[in-house]
Amino acid sequence: MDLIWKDQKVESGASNMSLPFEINEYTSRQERVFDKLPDSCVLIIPTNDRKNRSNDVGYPFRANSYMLYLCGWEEDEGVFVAHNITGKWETFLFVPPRDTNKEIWEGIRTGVEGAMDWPVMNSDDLGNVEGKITDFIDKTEHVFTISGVSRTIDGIIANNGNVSDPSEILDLMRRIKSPREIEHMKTAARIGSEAHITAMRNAYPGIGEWEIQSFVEGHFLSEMSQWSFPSIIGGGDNGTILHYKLNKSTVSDGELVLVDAGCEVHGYASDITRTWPVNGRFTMPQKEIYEIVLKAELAGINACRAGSEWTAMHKATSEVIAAGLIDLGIVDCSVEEAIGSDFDGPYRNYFMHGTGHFLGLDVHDVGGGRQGDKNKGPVLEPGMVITVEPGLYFGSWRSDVNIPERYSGIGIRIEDDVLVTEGDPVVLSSTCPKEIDEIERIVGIGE
Ligand SMILES: [Mn+2]
Repeated sequence: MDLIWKDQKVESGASNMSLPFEINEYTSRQERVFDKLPDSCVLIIPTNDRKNRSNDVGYPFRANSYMLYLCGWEEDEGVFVAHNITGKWETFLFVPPRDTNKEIWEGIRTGVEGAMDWPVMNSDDLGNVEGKITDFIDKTEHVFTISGVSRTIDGIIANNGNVSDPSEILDLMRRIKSPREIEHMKTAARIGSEAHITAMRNAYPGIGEWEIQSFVEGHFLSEMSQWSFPSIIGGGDNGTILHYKLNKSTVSDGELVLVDAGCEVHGYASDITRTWPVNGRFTMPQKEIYEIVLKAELAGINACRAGSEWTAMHKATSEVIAAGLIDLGIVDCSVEEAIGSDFDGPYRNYFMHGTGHFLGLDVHDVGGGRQGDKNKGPVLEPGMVITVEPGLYFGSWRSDVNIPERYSGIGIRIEDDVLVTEGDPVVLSSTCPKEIDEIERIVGIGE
């Protein structure tokens, strides 16, 4: 593929954005997509629509991950378009034009001229997008777009019978991270780890889940980051609710708190879970469960190796969890029977989710199934980043399964972000403590 890029981009002077990757990283991503697309086609990648929160106030805007991946455009309106009508690929970024009246209220825009600093050959007024796209579609045989992202784009292509989804091509690319992407993910994991440590240090018996949340998310903000998903802060029984996010209870002396939180750096997520006693001392029953989960987590991480089947990590964690449940007398059968033929044996009463997921521009990133899913999933390759997050949950509120009194109200999950390499797995979130003695040393000691 032979693309010609302007040596000299127009200085916009207006933009306060800087791209998190070199221009040629974006353009080589674009070229790799183009290589997989047929002759005579147009590719349309819109960013997300804005959503209203109340009256004229919007939810904080977050650009579409495919837009970030191919073009790095973070502003709240824009469409990336490419076509090969002339036999060569040509790329466009349609953006809102400069507009003083709007800029007085909402801030300086990059504008059409400024958009030439982005990795595209042409920029144009967003007002022209419908006419231009219609023209490109008329001159080509295939349309590729991600539908359901932009109402405007969905409307423009609604009557076109030949629309395909490019996400299959993009998702396979996105699941292998480049060195620079890994750097951003390391930064996100570092900030995430620090946030968990800040919460641990500042905890005390009786603390509110919302206060722990404020320590975690306050740290994200102090690093110019933000959460990559709503933080889960579950004290005691609330830790047994997998996606608990009310965060409105206090955590009593003697209780654990499960903190599942991560942040974003240039759109790249971290996703870390730690579970610890708010008074700084594990009880014996808590320790018994914690040690099983930790051992399972380490076994899961160790299984994150190039060439391993997708299910290898879930198998590794499930075997440790099942054996632990049998040792504690919670499940009474062989490890094999406890796991079952399809990870559906009685151990699943207490470990009811998969072991992890891809991580990247989406916190549950694209590119394959989740561990524990029925489908076979991809074989692991260097450059993939995966979460490993086994857990055990003994909700005292559960009446459908046997909850031993000794462990009632205990919910524990431990989650790290792991890079698959040619050699040993690399834990990106390794600075976040998880050994029992490390945690007991840090909880409650203050700043
Ligand atoms: Mn996760």
